[in-house]
Amino acid sequence: MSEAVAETVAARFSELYGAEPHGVWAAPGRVNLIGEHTDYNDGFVMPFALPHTAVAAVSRREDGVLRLHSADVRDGVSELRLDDLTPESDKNWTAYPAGAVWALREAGHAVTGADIHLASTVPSGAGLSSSAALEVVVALALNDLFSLGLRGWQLARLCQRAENVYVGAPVGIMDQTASACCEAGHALFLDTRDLSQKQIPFDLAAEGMRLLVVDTQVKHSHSEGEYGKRRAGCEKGAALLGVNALRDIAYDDLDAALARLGDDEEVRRLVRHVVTEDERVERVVSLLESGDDTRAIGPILVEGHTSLRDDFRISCPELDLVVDTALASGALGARMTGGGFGGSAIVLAEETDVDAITKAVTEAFAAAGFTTPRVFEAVPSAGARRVR
Ligand code: GAF
Repeated sequence: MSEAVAETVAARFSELYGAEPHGVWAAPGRVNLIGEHTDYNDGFVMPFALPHTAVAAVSRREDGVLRLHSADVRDGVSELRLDDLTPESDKNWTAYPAGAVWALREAGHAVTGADIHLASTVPSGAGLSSSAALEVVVALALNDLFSLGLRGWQLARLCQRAENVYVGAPVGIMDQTASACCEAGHALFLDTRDLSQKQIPFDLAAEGMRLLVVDTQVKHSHSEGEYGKRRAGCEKGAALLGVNALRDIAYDDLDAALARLGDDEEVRRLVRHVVTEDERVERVVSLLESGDDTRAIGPILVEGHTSLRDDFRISCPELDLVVDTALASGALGARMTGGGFGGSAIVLAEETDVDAITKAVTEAFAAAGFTTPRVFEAVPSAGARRVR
């Protein structure tokens, strides 16, 4: 994110609120390399931050008022009283920043009000965590302005609570932690059970490769039932197997666990995905840490997609078309990323194959009568930070 963007956001804040902001902060969206629908099963994930960010110019207030404005929607300034913030009362974009404020206050932090102007370059509804970026940028700004002393993972937990309780979407902890804690040039290996983290160097360009994001333009929303149904199915599986979370089923014990689930085919499929996906994350981490050929992660990404498509059943024709077309055009690996039911896929490719793959996917979408996808390169970028 450039200095010029911070200047523009600060200047718009001054126009709206009649004074310079006390500061400007940025928080990124993310793509997930591997580890899908494992984060609410206490499992492993491996996201990295995108260069696309939500940027917030913010000033503190002392009078219990929260004013919100976004460059990305037509609305004027929304003015809310902190004492009136009520979970699930707001179905607009304002629920994300207001939810972050609500969660901080609910946890006992003395936040007395704020003026906020936001502008985001994270595509919304594309499975790239635009909502987590909005929550995290506001939480970080207030953490600084009110000297709360919270660490990145603590802000992530509060932002997850904002989304679960205030917004009403039953998401896990991956997206908020990615936005708060990722580092440039690295993927974040995160254990969602205790939020222990390891930054894994991930510089594909140095090895002649690229990672593409293909936004299918099929919009999705986690508050719409299917995500919650998968989560409830996983929790049912854990209960039937007598464990706290599916993380507790060892990969080597998977067959025995599936046998114990008898003929509950739906739950068997969910359990199989989660347990094998955790194992895929561990394989990707050891490959990247070994310094051997990073290209070897390609087939693991494809395995992950197959599992999400056939066992977890959250892919869609557009995502499958990206994966199939990219692989047929020479990609090293490809999979859907994020919550599913639309959104984006990632494609791991040799640098020299990027143009041909992009062309093939775009043409395949046109031939299928789908909306033209948006393709861009994902470079592992910085997590949330103060920029001014
Ligand atoms: C969405 C959720 F917000 C995450 O918590 C995670 O479950 C992901 O879907 C699937 O891995 O992004």
